[in-house]
Amino acid sequence: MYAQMVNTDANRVRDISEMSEEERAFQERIDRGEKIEPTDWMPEGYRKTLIRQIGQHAHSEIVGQLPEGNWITRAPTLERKVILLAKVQDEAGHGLYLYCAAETLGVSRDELIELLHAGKMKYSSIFNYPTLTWADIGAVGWLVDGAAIMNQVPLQRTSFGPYSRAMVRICKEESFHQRQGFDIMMKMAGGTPEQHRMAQDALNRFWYPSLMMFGPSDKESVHSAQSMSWKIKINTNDELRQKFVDQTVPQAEYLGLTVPDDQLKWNQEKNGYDFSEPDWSEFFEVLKGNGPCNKERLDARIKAWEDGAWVRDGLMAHADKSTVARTAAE
Ligand code: FAQ
Repeated sequence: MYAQMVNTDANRVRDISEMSEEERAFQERIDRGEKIEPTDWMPEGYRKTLIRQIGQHAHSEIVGQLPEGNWITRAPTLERKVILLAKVQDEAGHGLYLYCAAETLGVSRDELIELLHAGKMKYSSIFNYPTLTWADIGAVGWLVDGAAIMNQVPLQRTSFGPYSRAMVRICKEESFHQRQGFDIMMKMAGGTPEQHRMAQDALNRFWYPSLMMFGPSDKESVHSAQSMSWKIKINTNDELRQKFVDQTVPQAEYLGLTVPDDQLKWNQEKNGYDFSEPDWSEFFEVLKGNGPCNKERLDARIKAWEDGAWVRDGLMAHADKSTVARTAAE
């Protein structure tokens, strides 16, 4: 229904007996924990799945600059402004490493951006929610970067070399991002009653969208089984969501804030929290383009791309001239 590029049937996990000799040898390399490099042979499905996942991940980092960028001019102090600027710049860097990793698979950054702008490639659902107050910037760092790290730390062990190496650096920076968000939340939650109320309101609005970042429940996840057998993904969506809840609830308690879930309860037996699922119909609506900010986000990206055309054209013209001059000199 909502899957793109790789259809469900083609994505069925095949038994080793159904594989060609090349595919079997490839799967054995994955099972031994070897990294796959761009010039190695790989099944077409592996390549396509990686382009989809890395491409979506890159788009998320780039589109993800918008909700926080919205607050750079309104940060409450010079120090907060400088920190936020650095954080938003880091996200741009993450997008660039990831586009480079995708390009090693034979797709260009321009092609990926074209697909994004045509609505044919996704970015994370979370960035279709608005940042209404300064406390939201705290909640984004604490919860959104917190969820991103939960997902990305295991991806450092993903089977594709360039993706796994990009993740190592990205995770280091995300961990700083998460702490700066928590630091904002500490100030707000421990501030005046009005600031505390803003912090609680930000948690109320960002809690369920953050849980959605991990993707649909395992029974609805189209790609998990195949991606896990190729070690493109290391954990299921539900495993990571559970770990995120278990890590985040004590942090909310420390802040003196209440997680907006009546069903939230420690379960001794499973050694984790029981919690309410997000509203999955809302998630699928956001994926279809009907979230609160989908149109605004895509319009902003398309405008930035069009406004930057002269810079790209200038750089290409300079590169062409340099090549001609070098060739003439040789
Ligand atoms: N939003 O079968 P699955 C960040 C789609 S980085 C939108 O479970 P899969 C840093 C999925 O693509 C955040 N779409 O899919 C930051 C598929 O549709 P398709 C991004 C989603 O790939 C912080 C369909 O649903 N992180 O935040 C979402 O096995 C602050 C079926 O789902 C990554 O991309 C969603 N939340 O698992 C930046 C990490 N969930 O493609 C700025 C790498 C699912 O067939 C500020 N990615 N879908 O049309 C992954 O780990 C995986 O791709 C998942 C989804 C876990 C996201």
